[in-house]
Amino acid sequence: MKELTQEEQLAIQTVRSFVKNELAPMAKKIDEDDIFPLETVRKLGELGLMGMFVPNEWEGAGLSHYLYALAIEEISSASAAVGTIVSAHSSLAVWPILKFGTDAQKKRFLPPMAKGEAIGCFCLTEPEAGSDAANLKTSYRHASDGYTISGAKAFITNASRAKTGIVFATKDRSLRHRGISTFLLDMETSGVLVGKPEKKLGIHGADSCPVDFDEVFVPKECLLGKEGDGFRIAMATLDGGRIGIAAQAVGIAKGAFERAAAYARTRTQFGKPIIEFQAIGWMLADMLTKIEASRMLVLRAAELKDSGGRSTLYSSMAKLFAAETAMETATKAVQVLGGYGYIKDYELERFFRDAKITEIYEGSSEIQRLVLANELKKEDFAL
Ligand code: COS
Repeated sequence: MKELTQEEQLAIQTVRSFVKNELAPMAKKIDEDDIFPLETVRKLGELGLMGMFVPNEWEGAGLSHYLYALAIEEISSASAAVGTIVSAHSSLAVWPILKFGTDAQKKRFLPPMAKGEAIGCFCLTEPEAGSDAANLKTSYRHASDGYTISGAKAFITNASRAKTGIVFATKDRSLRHRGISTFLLDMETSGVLVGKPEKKLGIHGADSCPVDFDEVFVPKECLLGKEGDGFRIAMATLDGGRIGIAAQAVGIAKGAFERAAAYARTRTQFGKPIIEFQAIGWMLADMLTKIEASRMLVLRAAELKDSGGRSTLYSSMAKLFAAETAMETATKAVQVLGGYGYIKDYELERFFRDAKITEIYEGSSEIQRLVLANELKKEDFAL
């Protein structure tokens, strides 16, 4: 890990104390209630944690992606659901505006998002366009002074509370990815219909909703980037999003590991703490090693992002390895606790349920392997 500046140390201390004193005590309730934790998100906004890498100019905290990754890990080690909310908002909605927006778009959209007053969502996935993201049906056509969008999106994180949507639509499906454009949408515009949040296995409280667009008007100044650039914007955005999810996975793994290790030190069977048994001690040793390796990949990807370079390779390696580590760690952590791991009082079953999504969203583990294999095909490939 690189040495943090004084400002960065202060920032991460703020995150840690918020997580310890406010988030951790509420995490179980957020899971049980399965309701978007609006007050918590407001508090995160007040602390500057909804605009971590947004420059001060746009009222953000002006921190690095490196710090952002550490913060998402901390948050997710207590509540993966809140980790999802912050990551989807920051990486998938704030970042593309920062990267591809005009000054006028940044001025209008970024300050309320950085303060957590306007929550962001990323409207890419559709019932028939999941892994095959270029297969969008949601379409747009030119209208007087703008565009109209029609179609249906699925599994949109934060949609029930979002004010700003990053919406992807095609003008001609036969053009595949070259027909796609990106729009900045005020989610309160007439014709936007957000459906009921899905009932999910985990990350309760982080809403995933269907969203329908019925002839929704978007003014011409809300086109993000150029027409036809939408798919590249989506992919570049997901390169960053995958760092956020990888950091979330490290946090989930860490949360599960710490609980399992603490239990193994104190739980006595056959006259000694179970950590003394090689089966348990080695299981914990493997978990620890993989968590630390995951964190290194995440931070390497974040450093690349900070340097302005393309992080595709490291983003996908980090997402793939950290997600599989989170699932494996949570599964083994439940095993360490045995029957207690299986009941809700001990929290590990929540980490087990929450871990699974990291292998699925923002590109499944299969898609990460596909991305990596595609990178390897390039003749100029070098590590
Ligand atoms: N950054 C910038 N541009 C990228 C890029 C990236 N990381 N990855 C691909 N592109 C560009 C390519 O260079 C290509 O550009 P040209 O038109 O100039 O040639 C274009 O995008 C199409 O790339 P490709 O041919 O690889 O696209 P595919 O349709 O084969 O899709 C995958 C590739 C499968 C990797 C992509 O669809 C994907 O990531 N799917 C998963 C989507 C996802 O994560 N969904 C979750 C949504 S949020 S829960």
